[in-house]
Amino acid sequence: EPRLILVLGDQLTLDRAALADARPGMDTVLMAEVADEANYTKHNRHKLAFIFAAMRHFRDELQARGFTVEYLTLDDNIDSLCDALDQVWNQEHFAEVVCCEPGEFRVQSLLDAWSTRRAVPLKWTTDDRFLCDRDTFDDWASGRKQLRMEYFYRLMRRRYSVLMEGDKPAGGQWNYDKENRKGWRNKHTPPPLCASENDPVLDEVISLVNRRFPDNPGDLDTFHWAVTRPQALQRLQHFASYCLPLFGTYQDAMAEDFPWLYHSLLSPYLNVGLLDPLEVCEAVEDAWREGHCELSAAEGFIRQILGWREYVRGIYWYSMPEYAQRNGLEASAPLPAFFWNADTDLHCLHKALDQSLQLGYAHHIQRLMVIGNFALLTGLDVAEVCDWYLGVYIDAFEWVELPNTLGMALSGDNGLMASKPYAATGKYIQRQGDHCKHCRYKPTQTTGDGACPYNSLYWAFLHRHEVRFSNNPRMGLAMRNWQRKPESEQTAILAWAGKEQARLAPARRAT
Ligand code: FAD
Ligand code: DLZ
Repeated sequence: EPRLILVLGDQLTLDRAALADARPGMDTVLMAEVADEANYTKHNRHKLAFIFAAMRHFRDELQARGFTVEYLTLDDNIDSLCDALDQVWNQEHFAEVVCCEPGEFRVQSLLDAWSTRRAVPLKWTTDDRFLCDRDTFDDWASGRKQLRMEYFYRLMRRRYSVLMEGDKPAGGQWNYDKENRKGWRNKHTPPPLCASENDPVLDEVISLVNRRFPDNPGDLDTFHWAVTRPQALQRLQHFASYCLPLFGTYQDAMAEDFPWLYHSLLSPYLNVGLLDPLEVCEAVEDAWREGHCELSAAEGFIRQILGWREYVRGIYWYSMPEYAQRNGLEASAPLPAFFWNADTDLHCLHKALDQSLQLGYAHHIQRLMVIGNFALLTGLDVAEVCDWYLGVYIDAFEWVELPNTLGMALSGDNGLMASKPYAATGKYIQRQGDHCKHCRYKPTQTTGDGACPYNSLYWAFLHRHEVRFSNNPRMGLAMRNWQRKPESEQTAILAWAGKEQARLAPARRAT
């Protein structure tokens, strides 16, 4: 009997998951651009254009393979995925709806509720585009006192034989971070972006998105993302050829003139299924084996995909829905307006926010140590910050955004994601990048006019959470540095930090 296969906007992989045993000529595929998905957060226009253009190309690919595809565009004005299902379910006699398990808890809940309400059988298929399925992660995690990415990562290296020599890690070490992560000193010029092709499908989508989302962030004149699998494969080759050799070296660098540096820009393709995580790791391992890059670069990159990416997805499903409610540090200051217009004179923050809004992209250190660090130190409301991250980045889907933001950047999950908060002063930002040269604030100064706000806010953060962090061995040194300061200095720092907090991120007014 024919089945109705629902393919969501981030499930664009042929022959996998719900499409693995799909039968052209027999089953119908449903894909729908719907208002609720386009509006559940204020998505960047890059993200909307990327997803809709990739969905439309995927539809064409399925049709070319002989599938019947019911495709609803945004201008068909369908509100929700459930409404789309309602519209198509009764068109023909289908045995069941089949869908690959979604990335987000929200979507799983609403589709389950639809299936119960309509008494329609809904079959979830495992999302085999991830390298660790949900049950396997749960088995690994449950019963452990503490979860650490490093052990999970080693397991994955062994399981998939990536960068292994027999049972030993290639080169004898699991981790080459010590050789990575230099600051930016303008010694190199990163390669240009991979060229894009003319694409009428994309042009039409860009007009649609500009017309329908005039108030969303994102300048689509700068759109340069791939929207098909062949294009995404080209981007992978471009990365491996031109960026990989210096990827590790500058993994944690920040350069004010180079928003992309040597990063791969592959997260959007991985997250919607245009690239497969194992093929990406294997391409990078091959590049190393062919002598094209150092082991430290290949390992530093593979760790992000085989390790972090799978790990955060595991954490998300292991801990949802309760995870999204956590706010371990009781952060509650409202998101400052400049998060939406980048209008701040902290130069590094301005640059990171501006490129996030305009390009839909910032690299990891900007997300974590500039924007996230600011939000952590000023105690911005966790839910508001998470919602901002979910909207603003082209690669943002809750399964990956939430553990990274709530857990890693905001330390809001009581240490599940990170064993210590990623809090840092302006000196860290100075060491890693070149922004401080053009900033009115000095990273060497903590109080008084011209002092970098990250400095006093950092000490105030430690002071605020002194009790909570005093037993954390990884915070011992920082705490002792604070406690060793003379009381008069502490008082001056806290007074200055109070002023900076009130100026940059004032507390919510009591109602
Ligand atoms: P590269 O630096 O080239 O890294 C290679 C790949 O590794 C990425 O494409 C990505 O797939 C993976 N990766 C690297 N770090 C992580 C990580 N911490 N978690 C999961 N995967 C990782 N990544 C997203 O894909 N979507 C998000 O919504 C997202 N939100 C984030 C929010 C915060 C606060 C932080 C600190 C990080 C977030 N990340 C997110 C992780 C990371 O910043 C991005 O994956 C990366 O910047 C994407 O750019 P790239 O492809 O050039 O990455
Ligand atoms: C993110 C997104 C957007 C903006 N629009 C759609 C859409 O119109 N139709 C669709 O099927 N999927 C969309 N998506 C992706 C879904 O929100 C995605 O499946 C969830 O984020 C779960 O990962």
